[in-house]
Amino acid sequence: MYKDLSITVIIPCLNEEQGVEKILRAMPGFVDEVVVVDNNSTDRTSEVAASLGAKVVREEVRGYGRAYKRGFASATSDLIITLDGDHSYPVDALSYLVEAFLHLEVDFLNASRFPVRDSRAMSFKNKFGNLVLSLVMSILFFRWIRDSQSGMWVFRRSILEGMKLESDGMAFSEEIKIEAILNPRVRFGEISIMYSSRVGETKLNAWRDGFQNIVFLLKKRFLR
Ligand SMILES: Nc1nc2c(ncn2[C@@H]2O[C@H](COP(=O)(O)OP(=O)(O)O)[C@@H](O)[C@H]2O)c(=O)[nH]1
Ligand SMILES: [Mg+2]
Repeated sequence: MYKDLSITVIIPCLNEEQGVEKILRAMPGFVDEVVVVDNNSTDRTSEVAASLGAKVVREEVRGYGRAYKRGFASATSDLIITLDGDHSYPVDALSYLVEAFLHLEVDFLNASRFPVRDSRAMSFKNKFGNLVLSLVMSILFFRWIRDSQSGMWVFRRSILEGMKLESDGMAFSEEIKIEAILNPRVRFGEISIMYSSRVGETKLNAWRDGFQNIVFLLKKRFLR
């Protein structure tokens, strides 16, 4: 509980045995529930997560969006906080994020990785790709967004009811933000966090995922 709000942290994992261990060991005590979604990993992600007290749910079909939809279905708290299983997002900033969420009086808070302060955390190619994706989204949806691809969000679980979340892949990250922005009853905010290098192998396929995310944005804007 944090100031009368119960909190679920959701972590999607595809072979993140190292990252998830570091995250779970650093999880603050006010978090009520940690859901690790094991996306058909072939390493010890599930065993490690369960041994450190997380609720492990399995999603057999691979995909970042699939994993999140499975995780949302098993969350029970007032607030949901998300982060990758790779220890690149700051687990020590959860209280800062919830404070900002309350202070800004929002329903969905996006944690922007920009400006990136640790030069090893993101390649130039990924910075450029992220910038293009965020600019395209900002223009298409008339709302400035600094980091459309951030995987760290804080939101009220109740807003999920009004959301149409269709993407099963990496485009899920922009889709949930678009759904938040488009809903007049959902107040949207964004603040910066520290982003650092991941542990373990990246699961991102930069060109393929970047291209699919652009196509997704155009479809979401013009074909809905
Ligand atoms: N790309 C991808 N990530 C997945 C999948 N299932 C779960 N994940 C997790 O989603 C997070 C995002 O992937 P990551 O490689 O960190 O991408 P990046 O943060 O954009 O570089 C990681 O915690 C992955 O383990 C999947 O099918 N594809
Ligand atoms: Mg990551």
